Amino acid sequence: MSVTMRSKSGDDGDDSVNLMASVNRSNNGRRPDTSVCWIGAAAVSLGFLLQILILGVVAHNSWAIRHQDSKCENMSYSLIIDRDKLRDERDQLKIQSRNLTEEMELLQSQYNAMAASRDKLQEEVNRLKLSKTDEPCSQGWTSFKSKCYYFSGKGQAETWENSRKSCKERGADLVIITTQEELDFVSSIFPVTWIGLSDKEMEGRWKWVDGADLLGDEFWQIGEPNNNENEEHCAEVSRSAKKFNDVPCNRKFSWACED
Ligand SMILES: [Ca+2]
Ligand SMILES: [Ca+2]
Ligand SMILES: [Ca+2]
Repeated sequence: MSVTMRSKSGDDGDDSVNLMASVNRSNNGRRPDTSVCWIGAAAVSLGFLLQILILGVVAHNSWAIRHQDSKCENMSYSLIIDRDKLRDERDQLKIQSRNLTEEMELLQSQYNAMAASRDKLQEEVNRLKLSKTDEPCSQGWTSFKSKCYYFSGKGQAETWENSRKSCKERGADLVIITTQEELDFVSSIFPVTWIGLSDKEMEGRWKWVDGADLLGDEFWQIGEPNNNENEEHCAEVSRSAKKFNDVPCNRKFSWACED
């Protein structure tokens, strides 16, 4: 009550006294609570720790970002190298593809040229075949089924060997008969004609003048070859029989050559 009176009287008394008085009033006269101080100190410490923690987190994040950037940079560099290698490989493949295409075109061109050459040769072969077929036989020779035959002159007669010799002198040999048409044609010219068939080398083994064995026996007359008196080793055809018969080779008949 006395302090209040001093203030109001304009006294310049000590402010600390007033403060203390005020504190004393707020505490209703009790001493200040120390727990408040502890809470304040704890709050300050906690704030400080939080700041450290935040700084640590920020520093860690910065490091992580830098590390990540470094990794990205390395990966990017590696990808660039891979891309360049792939480009090189692509370019190489393009070159190889172009070379293969050129090679294929060259081969195709060569194939076409060879095919053209083959066709030309085939045409030439066909033309030669045709000209050979159409080629008339030499003078004195008779054409039959695309073959040429020479028949001995009228009244001429020789042994089998001399007849063959005559054919050979003309670049041919005694006729070899392989078809019924040829047999009919050859046997129609003379009453009897020597043909190029004999068993002179081995009895019973009938061979043509080109060395081939006689195949089948349908062209023999009935009962032939009979090798009569063991001296018939050459074959003839007669106009009447139109079949083969074996007779002695020293008989003299007309003859037929085949080229
Ligand atoms: Ca013939
Ligand atoms: Ca005989
Ligand atoms: Ca006979």
